[in-house]
Amino acid sequence: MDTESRLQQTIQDMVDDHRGILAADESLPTMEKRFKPIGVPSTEETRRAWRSLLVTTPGLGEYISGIILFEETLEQKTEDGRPIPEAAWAQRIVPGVKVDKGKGPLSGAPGDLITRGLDGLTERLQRYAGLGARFAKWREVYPVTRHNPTLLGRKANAEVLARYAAVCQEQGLVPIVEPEVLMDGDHDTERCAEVTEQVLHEVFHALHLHKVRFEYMLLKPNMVLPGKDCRRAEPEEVAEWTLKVLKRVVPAAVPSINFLSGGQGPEEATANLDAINRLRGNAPWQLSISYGRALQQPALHAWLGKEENREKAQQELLKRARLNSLARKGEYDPSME
Ligand code: 5MM
Repeated sequence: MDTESRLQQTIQDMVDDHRGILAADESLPTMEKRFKPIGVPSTEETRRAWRSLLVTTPGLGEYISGIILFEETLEQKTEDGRPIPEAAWAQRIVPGVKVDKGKGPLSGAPGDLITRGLDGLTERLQRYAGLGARFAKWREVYPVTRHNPTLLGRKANAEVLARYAAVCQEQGLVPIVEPEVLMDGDHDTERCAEVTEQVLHEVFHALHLHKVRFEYMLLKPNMVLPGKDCRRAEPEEVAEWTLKVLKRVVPAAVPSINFLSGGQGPEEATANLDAINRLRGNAPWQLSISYGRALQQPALHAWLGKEENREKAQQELLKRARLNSLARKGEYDPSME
């Protein structure tokens, strides 16, 4: 298949009106943080067992169309000996991989961050594709203060995201472009909206400059929310602000917007997605999820690293996936919890 047809096919397999993406691409330090509260050490084997449990959840493919894996998972196997990417696709869940190499300070822009990993990206993508990955993900992170992100921070991060996305498309992998405006801080919703609009504007400008085809990418943004130390916003408020910002800056050619949960609780993230879809009006894109914590957390706490809890954990995952699928149609109600 030529590159264009591969991109087209992947978008077709991942984008519909009722499913979302499961983010299971936590790096080693993040996985340690997730396992610590349940008393499970983060080893190659515990990470394999957890991710194999997720991917083999019976019926998951009804609600989930893509899974973002961590590099090591591409080469790991399920209990019955199948490569994890193969087990995902057996449920019609497209396997993909996180390809960024983590973040660090951005010189010349105190308080801003920049993500590493462009060196050798072409070769890595070729290797990941050989292991079954059909899409990739790269996250840039934007802390919010009175001064951040700076103009330099916004421009530098956008440039990196666009260079990554262009290489992915060249190699026939659909890029998920993830610019995350963090929830940390006491800023209000208006400030989050201002920053998110500036960030996305810069990102799409850079994507255009680097000739990224919007039809063959997915956007994974934050919702527009007040900072964690400010207050909690009602779903309708989140939905109105989020849609207002997205309509200003995201081209209609982008097939799907898949939100990250970013530290929202599982129920909060579902209620917010539901409100967004109820108020979407004539928005041109699918409005879906690419949640990590908001899909995995209840399952992780049911599992506790014990084989005998496997089924219970899978039921918890399936429940969140199903409720988010209802939220995609604006048909979720908190009483369903
Ligand atoms: C923002 O994090 C992404 C979505 O997860 P949440 O819904 O929990 O916010 C997630 O894909 C994230 O990029 C990965 O967990 C990898 O993070 P690290 O920092 O470990 O690379």
